[in-house]
Amino acid sequence: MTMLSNLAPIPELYVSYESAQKLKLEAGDLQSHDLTPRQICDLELLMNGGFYPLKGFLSEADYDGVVENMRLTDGTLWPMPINLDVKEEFADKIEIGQDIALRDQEGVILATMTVTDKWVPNKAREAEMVFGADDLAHPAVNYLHHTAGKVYLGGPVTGIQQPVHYDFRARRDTPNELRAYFRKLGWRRIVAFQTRNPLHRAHQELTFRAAKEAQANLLIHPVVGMTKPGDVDHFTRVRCYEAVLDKYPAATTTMSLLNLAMRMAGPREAVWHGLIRRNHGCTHFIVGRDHAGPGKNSQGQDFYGPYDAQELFKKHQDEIGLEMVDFKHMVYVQEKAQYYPVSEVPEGSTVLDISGTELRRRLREGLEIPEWFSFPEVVTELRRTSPPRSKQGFTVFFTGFSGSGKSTIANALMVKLMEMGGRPVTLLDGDVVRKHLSSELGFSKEHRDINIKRIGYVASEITKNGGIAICAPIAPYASTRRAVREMVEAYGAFCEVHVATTIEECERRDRKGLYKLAREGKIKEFTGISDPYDVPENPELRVETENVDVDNCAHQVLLMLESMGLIAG
Ligand code: PPS
Repeated sequence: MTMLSNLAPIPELYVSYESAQKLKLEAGDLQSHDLTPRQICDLELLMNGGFYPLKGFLSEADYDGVVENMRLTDGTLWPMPINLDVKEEFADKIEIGQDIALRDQEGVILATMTVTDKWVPNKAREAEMVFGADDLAHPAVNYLHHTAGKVYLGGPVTGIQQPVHYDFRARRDTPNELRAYFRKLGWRRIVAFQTRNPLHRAHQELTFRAAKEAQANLLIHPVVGMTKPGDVDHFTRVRCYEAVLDKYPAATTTMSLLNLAMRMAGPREAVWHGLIRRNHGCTHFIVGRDHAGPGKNSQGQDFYGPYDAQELFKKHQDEIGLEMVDFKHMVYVQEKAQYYPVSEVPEGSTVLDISGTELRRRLREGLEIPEWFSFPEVVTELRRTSPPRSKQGFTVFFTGFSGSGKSTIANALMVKLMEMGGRPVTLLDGDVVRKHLSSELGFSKEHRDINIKRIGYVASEITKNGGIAICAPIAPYASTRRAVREMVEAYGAFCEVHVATTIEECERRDRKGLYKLAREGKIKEFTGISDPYDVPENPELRVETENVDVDNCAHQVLLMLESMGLIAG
């Protein structure tokens, strides 16, 4: 591979506008593959030169080389498999040599690919070699086994158009756009900072210090494609980055968004990030402790050593074509009211630091985040998206037999929460849902599951938007309740309340006369009589209703919500 100067344009895979128009028309006859969100990220960087020297999705031989020893068959360093994974049914329709159309999720054609290779990869080997272990606790290994298709297709790509982005358009640059920008400003030495987290004062200090040390200008180059599950969303992060950008001396620093799908592959990922930044015209790259770390493995240990990434990068630095700049862990020294690298702290001084976990706790509980730690504009942005728990949405999910008292307690709870005010409250009572959302459904296992998942979806949307959802279906199956919990917990708290009235008591009460009909066989599949009910094993709360009045039951729920930090005490 020829090494390109950081000022020269880098080869792209796009064809001219006229050829693209022609290809679009012709592609109507081709088999189409609908790209996954991750493949769209990969394709964008393939087409715009971010993944130079790759010319398409890896062939089988290149894939083997990359997996085994981080090299393409021609010997070029490339640490990450970039594959077009597809379902078997699609692969079965494709012959070697055939052109296929690659489309985004709206059906817009972005590229064509000539399929030169088709194979079933050994995913366990890929996991071991690339990510260090075949362990599902690693997000990319989990993706490999549970999301990626079974068959890989390889072959050169012809670029037709960039994926469409509607957000932060002015902040997105191709490698050639960044190279042109650096040329225009006369920037010869550029140090890139990779990030998937909001920046605070320590980051601003360390990046600026790195740029000074390298006598370079600084590129803040955050990933906005796919990062680690659970990260702060990129919309919030970009607003935070924009606030921090103003804190650097004028004309020293710029920011550009990178539509990369990270794999969290630690050392290999650091090398990959370096190659991508070289392609974007940078000359230096900051690599930190535990760069692109995936967190703990299923044994509770780190996947990689803290400095593995720096070591691997150093080893291949010449080939990558970028100089590594050590990330210095910066801490605040109280007496000096200044940040210092941890190794240069004056003896006997008081060091202040706030970990990521502690920051999340403070945000969750609405506690102070000091000015020495972050910029007020950043804290305001983070508080807007992560309000304290007492201002977030949540779901209370009652479950129990018909006639157990779920609806009555749920109604009392709703009224009490409305009396408190602050958040909108919606009651998704069993009867109401069956009338408005599930009127076509019966009581088979399949139909009950559909019914409960609909309730879960609505509750998760309410929770996401800051409201309170109170659900009161029978929900007899533990696995379905678990699925609903997962849906809701993606956005806020889930409080399961088992209304533990016994079946004997429900039958004795028989408010609607349904138990009598069920006993007579006039209602089939009746929960507790002729259909199962999985008693919740670990609900947040279990309420007994015999000899306890409704007001008291609802109050118990309120106390539980208070102890979960969801309502102010
Ligand atoms: S489920 O299992 O969660 O989908 O049930 P749900 O939507 O809560 O509906 C339960 C109400 O439907 C009436 N009903 C039955 N319940 C259980 N089994 C059978 N076969 C059945 N047929 C009708 C019953 O009135 C339930 O109301 P509640 O409010 O629970 O008493």
